[in-house]
Amino acid sequence: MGTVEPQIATEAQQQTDGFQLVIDALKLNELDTIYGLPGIPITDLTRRAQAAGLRVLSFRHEQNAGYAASIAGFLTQKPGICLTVSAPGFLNGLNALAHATVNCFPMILISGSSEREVVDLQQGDYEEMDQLAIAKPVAKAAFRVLHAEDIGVGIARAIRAAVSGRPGGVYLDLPAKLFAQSIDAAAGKNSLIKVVDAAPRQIPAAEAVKRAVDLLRSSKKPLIILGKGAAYAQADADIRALVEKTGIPYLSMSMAKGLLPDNHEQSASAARSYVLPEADVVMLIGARLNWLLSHGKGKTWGGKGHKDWGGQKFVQVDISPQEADSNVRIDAPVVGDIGSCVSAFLNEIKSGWAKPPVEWLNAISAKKTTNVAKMAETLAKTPSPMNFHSALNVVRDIIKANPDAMLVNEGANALDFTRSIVDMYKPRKRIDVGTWGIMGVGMGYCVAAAVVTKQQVIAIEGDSAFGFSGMEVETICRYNLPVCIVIMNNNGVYKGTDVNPTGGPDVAPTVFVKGARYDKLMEAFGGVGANATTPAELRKAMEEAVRSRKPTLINAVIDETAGTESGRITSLNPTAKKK
Ligand code: ADP
Ligand code: TZD
Ligand code: MG
Repeated sequence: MGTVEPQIATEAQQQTDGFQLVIDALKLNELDTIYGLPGIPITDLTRRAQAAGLRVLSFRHEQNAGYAASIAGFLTQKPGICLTVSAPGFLNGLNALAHATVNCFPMILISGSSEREVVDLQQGDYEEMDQLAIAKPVAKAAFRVLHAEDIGVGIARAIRAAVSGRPGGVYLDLPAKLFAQSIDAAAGKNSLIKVVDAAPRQIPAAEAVKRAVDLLRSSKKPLIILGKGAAYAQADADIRALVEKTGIPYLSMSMAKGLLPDNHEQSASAARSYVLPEADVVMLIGARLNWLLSHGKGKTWGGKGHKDWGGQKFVQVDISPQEADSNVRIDAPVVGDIGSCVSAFLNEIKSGWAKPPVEWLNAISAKKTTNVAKMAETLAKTPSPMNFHSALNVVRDIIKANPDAMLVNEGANALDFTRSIVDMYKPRKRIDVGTWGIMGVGMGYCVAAAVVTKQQVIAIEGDSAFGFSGMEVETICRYNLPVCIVIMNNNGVYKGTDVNPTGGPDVAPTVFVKGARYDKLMEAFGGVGANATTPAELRKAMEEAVRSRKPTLINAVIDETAGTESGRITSLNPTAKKK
């Protein structure tokens, strides 16, 4: 999109107002989509933004608009914009703002707020709340604009804070009075800022690059781990070149799947539990050593107790200089943006590079062969009712046939099995529960994925997970988005078989209505619903959805005994910890 000039008032009307300046500032910075929910004091902002040519997508709950904005940020490297009303709308959006910050996604939550004078004296205004103070702890930065002539600066600061360095969620507080403020149109136009170089490259120090490459050269069993920071960086070709030129086996974190195709011969995913404890030097690229990597220690890494370190040495490539040593010693931190770091590595190995010892590569390859064969056997089974494997075997084929489709995924078993069974072939196609393992991102992600990429979206949803954002199927129908939702319906959270030990009238806390027909929800709004009890029915319904690009919801009936408690993270469950 080219530069859009701010709207210039007519001669008769040489004034502009806060509403217009917010719109002009967003347009000037090529922020052309708003995910939000109207109401006092921002209803007219949504109307006027639409009239000014912005895409304004209205949701049924601000949390879903917020998640949409956060993932739009991940996919585009531009801050996703979420717009809400004051207090309750703001709080509904806040969860997504925190999620954006925790996941390092650039997002700006813009909320209308009530009058400062009344809020600060706590006199009980309509939807009164000190929103700025409440947003601060969960935002990367938070700003309030009180004067129309400061709107340009406010939005520029919000953009820079969201996308520079480690990206995150930014809160921008716009009190109701601001929108109605009139100022001279020429002065208003002049006050706007088109942000130059919002996310400046951060070139790594030459000695840091050399230290890292020397450590990798000394390794007999090197391993690369690609995280969602690497996916975000959009340095796809260089990352692939680095992996292929070094010949180092790699693992992809969940949202980095597809950065290199999952069927790449250097992918060690099918031998994950072998390579983590065995590797001697591990290079993390845009991945934190948090719980998702067992904090870099314990049995997963070859340590004996859960606090023991397995003896690996680490290289960590990250834009945040504070990330290194967060969990274990990082022997070679490389601070910079991933694009610049990876190209510096490529330059450093130009002078010569020996591929890893064949013993290491052969051992990984042998493990992979055994594990892939085991998995193929499980996937080939067709139990009745379906289990996660037999249903996901279909999804695996559909994604393989449609590698450009976006895959949205949440749930527990529905998440873990999909991640391990469904291969991804292209970068930034898989978006999921992220760093917090959060339920509720599903439908917001579907809307943003469809709007941003224009590709078919396929959502694989646990029945519990879907419930957090299910009402947005109306939004999906309203905007007629090419979204195919598959509910892995096992009648509850983890499984549907728990019973109330008291024999009382309430069912167990993890159990839902048996045999629910989620497909009917989609039909209520004019979308296509289907019920699938066999892999063949599921395949037919998914193929039809992809062919027609109509909003579709498939209720996939899964054996209610098939799941396990907490999916793959049973070990984090306090009961399991006690044992
Ligand atoms: P995963 O969950 O996939 O393991 P994380 O969210 O834990 O990934 O880690 C992502 C890391 O990537 C963060 O530490 C963040 O600072 C870093 N990061 C994000 N964008 C960039 C970038 N452009 N360049 C370098 N590092 C980045
Ligand atoms: N609330 C929020 C916001 N996030 C969470 N992660 C949870 C609650 C706890 N939780 C999980 O961690 S997974 C899950 C919950 C409620 C749902 C699992 O049930 P499901 O998936 O139907 O989505 P499976 O396939 O039945 O395991
Ligand atoms: Mg379930």
